[in-house]
Amino acid sequence: MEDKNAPYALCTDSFGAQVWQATGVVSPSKIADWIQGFGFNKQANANSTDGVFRSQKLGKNFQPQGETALEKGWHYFSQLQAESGHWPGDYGGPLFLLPGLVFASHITQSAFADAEHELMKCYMLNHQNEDGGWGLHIQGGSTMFGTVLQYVALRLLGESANTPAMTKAGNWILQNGGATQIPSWGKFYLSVLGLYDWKGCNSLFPEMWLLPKWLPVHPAKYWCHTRMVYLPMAYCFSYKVVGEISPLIQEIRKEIYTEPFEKIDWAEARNQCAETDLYYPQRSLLKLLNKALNQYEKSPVKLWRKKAQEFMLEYIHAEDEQTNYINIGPVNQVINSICVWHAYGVNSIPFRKHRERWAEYLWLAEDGLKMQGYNGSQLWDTAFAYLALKESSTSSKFESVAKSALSFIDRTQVREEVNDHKQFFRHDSVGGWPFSTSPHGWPITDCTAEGLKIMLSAVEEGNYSKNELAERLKLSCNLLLSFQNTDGGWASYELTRGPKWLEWLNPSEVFGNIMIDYSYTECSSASLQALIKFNRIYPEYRSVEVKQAIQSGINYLLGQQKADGSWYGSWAVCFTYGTWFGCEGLCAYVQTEDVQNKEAMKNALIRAARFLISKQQSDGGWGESFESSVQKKYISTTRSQAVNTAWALLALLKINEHLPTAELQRSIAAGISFLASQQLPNGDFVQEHINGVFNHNCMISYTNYRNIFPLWALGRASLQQTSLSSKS
Ligand code: LAN
Repeated sequence: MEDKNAPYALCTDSFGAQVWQATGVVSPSKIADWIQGFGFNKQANANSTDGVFRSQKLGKNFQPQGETALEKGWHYFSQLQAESGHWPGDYGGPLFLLPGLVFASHITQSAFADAEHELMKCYMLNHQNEDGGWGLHIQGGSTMFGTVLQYVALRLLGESANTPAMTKAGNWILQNGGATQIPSWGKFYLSVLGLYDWKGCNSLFPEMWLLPKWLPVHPAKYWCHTRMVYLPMAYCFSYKVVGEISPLIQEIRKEIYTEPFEKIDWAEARNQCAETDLYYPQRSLLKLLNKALNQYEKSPVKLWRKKAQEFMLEYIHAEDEQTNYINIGPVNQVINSICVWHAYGVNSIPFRKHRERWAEYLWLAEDGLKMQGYNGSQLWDTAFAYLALKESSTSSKFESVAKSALSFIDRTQVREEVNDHKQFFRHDSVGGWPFSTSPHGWPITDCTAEGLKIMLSAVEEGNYSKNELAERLKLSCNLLLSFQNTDGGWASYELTRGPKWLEWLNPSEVFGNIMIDYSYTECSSASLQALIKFNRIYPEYRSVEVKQAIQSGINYLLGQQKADGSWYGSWAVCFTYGTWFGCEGLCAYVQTEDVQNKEAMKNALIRAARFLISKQQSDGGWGESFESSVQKKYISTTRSQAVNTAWALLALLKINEHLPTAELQRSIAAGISFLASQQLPNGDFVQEHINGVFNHNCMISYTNYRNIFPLWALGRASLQQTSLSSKS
């Protein structure tokens, strides 16, 4: 690490694990001054620039190099690559994650170092909105969920209730009806802390795990993230787990409610949820079910309860072991930790293994120490960076960068089937690629697809022989085929297992589309692109099935296109992202020999181009607000955004390869010059708005996107010899 005086430094290993380690050069009392020296200012931009990591990695003597915007950009970005070959980066954004971890550490009396507590406080205080509250994510308007969670976490970390910031926060809570108005996940956390009564939570019905598996409501049918979050929640609910009711907890009880704690009508509070938070209100079916289950909860059948508890603990343990205690995501990492502490104690090996993984979810940036949405986005960022570098006229100058990235991608494939995966409702894994690291191991359709595409190109380029990889890549092909839904599309981690009406049971209030794993444009496009490539290189393997899968995948994609020519993107903001995937999928297919519906394809691409051109702004770029994802309609930002511009350009450049027109080329040229204008003198790009999303309503930061996608668009343009107006 170049900066020897930094109090924290990022350490990575060959799997891609990322841990910020203390170097001990600054005392905890000075640590806040140090981080404030980075000058984060939420009013200017709620998105930090990953300034701590980047400044450390580049070092003080970094000198930009390169003739063109493309070269300069790659020279800069290549310096950020870790020794393992992956690109580390800030994956923060949601504001309900760090409080969860603070709560787990408080309940289990497993404190972080003082300096870390200070840095966490900085983060939370930095993201307070002007009105005193906090959003669901860093750019969101204030919500009860965000505000109560930060308020309580800050109090537990020693912040007094009387500072101006805390007084303002307390007022926000009381003026909006008090903490009984917090949505259901908040009610859960507060109950475990002893700041709310379990009687004020709707039943999490632990016995649902004992239901016959063929029932559509069996949790095995749910989206895996929902399944894995409601599992430990139901465990805690079944035991009514509560941490120590300390004097501090008793004080906080007095601060967050509009009436004395003892007087609260808990049955009434169950279904309260602040207007500011409500994205998916409880449907009638859920209300009905809640009534029945709350009734049952008054005297649950003892034997069933015991059996359910045994099964839940066994399942939690299986998920812990299968993921090497990383867990599928940040929420079940926290709640599983609490369960394991409850079941086995603070000194048990399982609890200690959890505790060790907490650090991998933390990230330090100039806004403070945050909890990330995953244990990182290692594979995902690296796959895109690799593809972007390969598709540029400058790739030969960065061969060692590409080689190192390729070796990371190669190493990250899942090589062995997960133990007991069928017993615990998991789809096959072997042959797949995860989003972060191989020890995490949950494979995802589109991560698998990107991994497979890259390994296939590596075969084409002679980095590996066809035989050498045949077995592994055939496994990926098998996996992708097994992931295809009957609607022709691909979901995220598993097949769509349950009916659409299960969504009526979504109890979260703040997230949309969480109950089942739906087919997605992005996942489908990526999967079929990978199968097309696979079929070209290994035409002898399962050719009939592969071709059928491609054809039905294409029909799914065509069906997802909206009347205006766009595709909605579910995992990044928003229509520019979705439309890029739509176009990329169709164009990959157009190149094959089997195109059946040429006219339909051509029309779809023309409509997509027309849509994108209609959204181009006068500055030459494209800009979409995160409200596009929330409201499901295109909402522009006043100034264009480099990342949205890059997605639009990638789509238009692809279309231009097949259906070139003067209008397209004019639009592309304007977009490219906008992109080049967004580059900083050192080769980096400006940090703009938040660009990732999940479940429509919660945003998440993909900090490396600001480099990867602009460089990819510039690279694609460089190969098409569109004149680059950006000579520096
Ligand atoms: C992710 C991150 C990656 C993302 C892509 C691979 C980009 C996408 O194409 C498919 C869906 C996926 C895997 C995805 C799903 C939802 C996740 C796991 C996340 C956005 C990261 C965090 C989020 C998770 C659900 C956060 C915890 C919140 C809950 C509602 C459980």
